[in-house]
Amino acid sequence: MKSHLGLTVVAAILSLSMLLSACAPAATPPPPTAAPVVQPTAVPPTVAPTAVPPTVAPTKVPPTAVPTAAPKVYVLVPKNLGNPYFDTANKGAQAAAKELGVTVNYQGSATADATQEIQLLNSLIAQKVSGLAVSANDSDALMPVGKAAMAAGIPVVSWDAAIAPGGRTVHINQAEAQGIADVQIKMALDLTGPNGGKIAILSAAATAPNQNEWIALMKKDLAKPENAKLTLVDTVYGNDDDTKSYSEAQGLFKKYPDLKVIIAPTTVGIAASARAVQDGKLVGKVFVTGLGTPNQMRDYVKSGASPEFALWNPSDLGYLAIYTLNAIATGKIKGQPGDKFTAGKLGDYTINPDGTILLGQPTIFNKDNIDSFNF
Ligand code: RAM
Repeated sequence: MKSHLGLTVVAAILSLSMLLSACAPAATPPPPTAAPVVQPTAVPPTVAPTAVPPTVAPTKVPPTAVPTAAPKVYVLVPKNLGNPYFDTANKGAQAAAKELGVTVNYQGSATADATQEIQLLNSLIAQKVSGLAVSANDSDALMPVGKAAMAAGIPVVSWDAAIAPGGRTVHINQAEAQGIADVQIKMALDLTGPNGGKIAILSAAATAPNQNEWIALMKKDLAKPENAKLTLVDTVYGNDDDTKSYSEAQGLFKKYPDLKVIIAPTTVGIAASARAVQDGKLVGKVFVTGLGTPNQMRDYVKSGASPEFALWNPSDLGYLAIYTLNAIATGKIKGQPGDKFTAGKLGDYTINPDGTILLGQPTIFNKDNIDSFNF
């Protein structure tokens, strides 16, 4: 009798808890502004389970039961997390997500490393996300995984650093590579003065496709007569890691005591190099230039460690990447050369014959204008 009563009580508790959980509100998806999410599991699946229970006769399904398209969940993948440049791109991506009514998760690996990035992309493919916008640590190494994503019906665009053409539909270019190279050599010459001198490049990862393209073009610029007084003595790699970049800069000061300019075509490398110049009491002797964010460089512009540098607006780049991805994922465009679409506040864009879209021109920052920028 006692045990019968016990069973009844247990059964009652069980059915009450089942009833309560059935009434519980569904988990709300994370807001688009969610902070960087590293765990791939945080991405909700976008595709409803296809398995139909055998007991349900398909003919009985009324037309109104046809599922509406699941809300899009895109993933913005930077080269690595913890880099203010990419965090700013994510701000623009979240603004685009809000306007478009989609979710954009921001997921990346801890270090700027192609192997880690490929692992992440494979797990996002397995989760059937609705689209990927990727800044690649290595163009060719990421090509197969981009191809696999597209074969699985997941559109892929690259932005900032390109995946090789077979592994993405469109690449969103921050500015013309030639323009980015030219502006950096021009700034180096400004800083050495007409007599020129020794310069070195402090880059990101040795595999970074964007930096490598700019470096190749800078070398061509250096071969021109107007730049004959500039002598490139070394190219070193800080891997977009602050500590490594800082010690690479110190290594350059030691190896080349008469070094005049470091060109760092990376926002991580330029800030670390300028700090090394300041800490080493080398302001006025070694100048740092390249590509940086105004907020990271403001103090160095004012101290004279880095009187001028350039960049585009990373927030606009993230914004444009999501508008492009959404236009492809929703079938508005195929992502072919000549396709046209509107990217919200940035206006109209056309895909170039080489499958790229151009954001715009880089801006030069110096003491006269730096305080009017906040990113
Ligand atoms: C770093 C990254 C990024 C590059 C900028 C300029 O943040 O390497 O890819 O575009 O610098």
